[in-house]
Amino acid sequence: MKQSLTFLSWLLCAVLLSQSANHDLLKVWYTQPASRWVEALPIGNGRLGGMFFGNPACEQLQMNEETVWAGEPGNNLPKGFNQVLPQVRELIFAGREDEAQDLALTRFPRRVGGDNNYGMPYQTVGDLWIDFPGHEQAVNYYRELDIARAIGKVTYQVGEVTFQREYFASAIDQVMVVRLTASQKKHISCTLSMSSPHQSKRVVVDGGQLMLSGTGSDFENKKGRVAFSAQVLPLVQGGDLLCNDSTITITGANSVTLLVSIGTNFKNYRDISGDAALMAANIIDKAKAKSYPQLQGDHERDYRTLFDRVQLELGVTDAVKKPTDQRVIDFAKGNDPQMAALYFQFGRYLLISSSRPGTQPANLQGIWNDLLEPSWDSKYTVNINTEMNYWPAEVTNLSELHEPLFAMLHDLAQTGADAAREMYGARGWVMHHNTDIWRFTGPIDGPFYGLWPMGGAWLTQHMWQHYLYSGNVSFLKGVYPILKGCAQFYADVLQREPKNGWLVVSPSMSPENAHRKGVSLTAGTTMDNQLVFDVFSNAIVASELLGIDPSFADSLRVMRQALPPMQIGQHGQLQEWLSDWDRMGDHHRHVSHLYGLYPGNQVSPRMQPELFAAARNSLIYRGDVSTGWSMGWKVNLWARLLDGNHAFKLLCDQIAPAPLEMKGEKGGTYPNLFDAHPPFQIDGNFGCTSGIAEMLIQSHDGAIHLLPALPDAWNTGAVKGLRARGAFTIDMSWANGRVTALTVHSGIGGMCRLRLPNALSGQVVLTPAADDSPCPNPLMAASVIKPPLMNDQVNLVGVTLPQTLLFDFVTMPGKSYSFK
Ligand code: FUC
Repeated sequence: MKQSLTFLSWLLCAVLLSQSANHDLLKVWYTQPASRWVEALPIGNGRLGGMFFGNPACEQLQMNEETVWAGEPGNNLPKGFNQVLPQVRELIFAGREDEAQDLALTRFPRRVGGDNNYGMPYQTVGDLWIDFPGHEQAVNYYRELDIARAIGKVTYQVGEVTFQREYFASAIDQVMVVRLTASQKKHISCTLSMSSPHQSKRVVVDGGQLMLSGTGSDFENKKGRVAFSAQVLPLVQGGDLLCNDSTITITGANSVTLLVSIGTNFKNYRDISGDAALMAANIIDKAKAKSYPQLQGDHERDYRTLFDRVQLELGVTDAVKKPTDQRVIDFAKGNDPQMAALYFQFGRYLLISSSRPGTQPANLQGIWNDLLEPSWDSKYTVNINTEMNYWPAEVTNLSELHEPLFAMLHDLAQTGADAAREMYGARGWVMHHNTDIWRFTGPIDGPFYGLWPMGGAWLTQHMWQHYLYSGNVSFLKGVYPILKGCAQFYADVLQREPKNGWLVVSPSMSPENAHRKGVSLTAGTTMDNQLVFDVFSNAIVASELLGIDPSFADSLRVMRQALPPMQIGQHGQLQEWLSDWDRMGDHHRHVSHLYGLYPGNQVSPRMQPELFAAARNSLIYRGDVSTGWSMGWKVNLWARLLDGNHAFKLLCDQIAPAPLEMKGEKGGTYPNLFDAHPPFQIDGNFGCTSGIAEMLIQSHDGAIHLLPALPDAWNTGAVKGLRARGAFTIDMSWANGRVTALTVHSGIGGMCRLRLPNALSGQVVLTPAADDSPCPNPLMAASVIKPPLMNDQVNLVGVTLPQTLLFDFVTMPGKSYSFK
């Protein structure tokens, strides 16, 4: 009986994974063209982004190049902030936070004015238009984005002829490609044109190419100096090509391949001495030497080396027969588990398409933006949003896509050294809650939002996590100066608060939340304490591992002891602030004090059960429905709270039609699967992708925990290729909530500790371990922090944890271990 069950579960696993290899399940598809931008479908190669609408009579490809931003090099440090800083701190410690905030406001106002700036907007390049006369009467229309291949497609019929378009953005050849074919020869007739909302735009036809050039906008105190050149080369088979001043008309062709190349003069955040037109032309020259099948084949192979690393199968129902927009409408009604797998993989698609080694990191809209002044300038908001973009990078096996974020941190450690020195008189480096392509590090939007000197503290966690997932000591060595500089800043600025003598960051805030009407400014918020704890701990462990800076590490150890403990407040909640100011009815979108639960690892159900219960209370009173990214965060948080059904509930709130209003605090999903803040903000996509992974595997709390938060809706499934800290890769299948087959691939060897719902046996012996035995692998150990401070009035109701078993085994580098 047992044997046949095992065989059945293997069979199930094989069937499930072969189903997920079935590409049709990884298509986003529609039966109508896009009628607005959030229905168009994204292609991208990390640097270039395109949104295709698929209109039969008039195709629109909205184009982005990641370095087209307004402005020019330069930082935005407010003048004279250091003069008011001592008084701001005094006022805060005297409980006069409103006056402190007003005083800081005199140095940088809510709205930018004078000779400063609050960061530059990321900008669209413009649009490529392809007019097809006579195609207004198209029938049998179909539009898709195949995220398993990163290729878009549109087909329709006009009369007897079937027309097809294909679209992709190649990272190998650095071009976007549009391919037009028809079922009968000599039937492709169209006119190409380009447009752009940039004032400086110029469209010409030269040498058989359509060219759009322009310059990024002037903005605030900066002159627009990013020059761009978008060039379109039509390669026509059969038919005629007629070049006019600013359009190209093709008649009677058998097929047309359009190579779209965009260059800019941007070299790095301080250097814009490149030649935009030459760059675009060189790229086209190389790409045109390849045939269409070569371009497409090379693109697909390259893309799949990343995408194919993870397969996820959560079950397939008839719902997959519906177009994607309908599935978004129906998801919360249930019975479409594959939609969650599609949404998960779509997040991976977006990361692969918007963040490649050598490119800029994904911004608030990844790489896709059709405006000159998008919401929040589509900058890098680093009090949650940029971090969330990279949450899926390690766990979903796209580790190298983290690189652009690390490269940005190398820049920020330089521009942030000026901010540390000029604003705070400190060593090291600091940034506040935003940056842009010019790597500004000063505060923006007035002190209520902007006086949060913790952006670097959070972003550097990504470097540390990259180390934990890879065990790559030479990477750690390379980034150590950045981790050290970040720790040095806090070592210099921490202040002793008067009540308990704890060391705290002041001034600061719990991002964007008011502790009393109109006032966010304060000192020693829970998130700040958690972040400084991690910054110090990372620098300490790195110095030990690398054998450098022992006395600096000692000084950090002493200061770490003096950081405030987490506190449990009057409502049984994890306190958001140093004082017990939390309000039960506070549904603020930021849940900053829960950083220690996720993405941090300072709230373990086993080591700090009181904190765990308190964090849960905090999340309950914060509520579920909020902006897209807030719901994405909460999926991860409920997964960390080991409550799969609640995490799934948040997914249902998020995979639901986005409101029509383009601004607001109720998120959802647009027809093209983009996350709605609203408006479109890509972080919510990435947050849900990491959240789904976090429901299936966790590795922050002293073990690789398999199926830690499996919802009832995904009772049976299979996943291949998720990553765990300690450089492990996990393939597993499960049925009825129990792991039925497991393979652990070990990258660097070392002890592996598994926590799972049921026992397994296999080629090596799993040794049972006790729940309280120390974690045998330092890369997956939880932080051991000071015990929480309890409010005497609080009667905490404990949380019952699901039954799990704990096993250890030894692994060798490069070896795989299977169990069932
Ligand atoms: C933070 C959030 C907002 C928005 C913005 C880009 O300021 O509070 O909701 O996501 O970033």
